[in-house]
Amino acid sequence: MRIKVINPNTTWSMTETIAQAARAAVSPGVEIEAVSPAHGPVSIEGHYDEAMACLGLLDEVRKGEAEGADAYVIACFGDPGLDAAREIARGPVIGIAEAAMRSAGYLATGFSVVTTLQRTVVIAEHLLDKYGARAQCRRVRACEIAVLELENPASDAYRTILAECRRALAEDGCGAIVLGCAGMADLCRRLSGELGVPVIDGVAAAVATAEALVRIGLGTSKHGDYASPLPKPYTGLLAPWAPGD
Ligand code: 2AL
Repeated sequence: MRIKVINPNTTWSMTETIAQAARAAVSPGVEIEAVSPAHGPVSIEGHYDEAMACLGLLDEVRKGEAEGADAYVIACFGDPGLDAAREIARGPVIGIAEAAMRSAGYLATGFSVVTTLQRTVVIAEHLLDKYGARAQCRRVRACEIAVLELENPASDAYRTILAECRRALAEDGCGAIVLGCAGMADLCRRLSGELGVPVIDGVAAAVATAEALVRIGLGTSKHGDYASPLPKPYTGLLAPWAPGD
């Protein structure tokens, strides 16, 4: 089984962190191919970054279909391009926010999300509504750490995130923490050990979900809105990405 994990930002050091977390979460024999698109934002911290990241992300799904990938994980907490990716994929496509929010719901009656910048909080809140998880989420908290600061050992991001998680547990009435960025994947185990509650990294949750769905023979529905996109010409720069027939 081959799961293609797409980090939709173009920071390959973060893609490597994501790959390690993904490989640690799947069964022996499951192959993880972790990639970043050739073109796109170095980090995703808002609606514009998300929109601009989608083309490269979808191109990676297109290539994955040609190469026979069994499933995909979108490794960015805004789940950018998730529905579009499902239109062009046969296998399951799992977003890390959806996987983390659903997994947290199995483990505690309430969870809080600890994410990067305040401006990304609304993105997580929109996803809570989309996934029907709003009632289980006590609060979405920002640490005011820029995504690329997670890659900088001098930033002391771990301490800042740990302190925000402690505030969440003290103030929010939550029983679990969802990490709100793929770049936090390598911090999950340490945080969980220090906090003594389930800490959910969406990368691990998403690859485990993808593996389980493939193993039981399930793929993305092609009935209704996840059917293949209607064939038509695209114009200008986007002409090469026109859906074929
Ligand atoms: C993210 C993420 O997971 N990757 C990225 O570049 N931005 N999400 C976030 N809330 O900062």
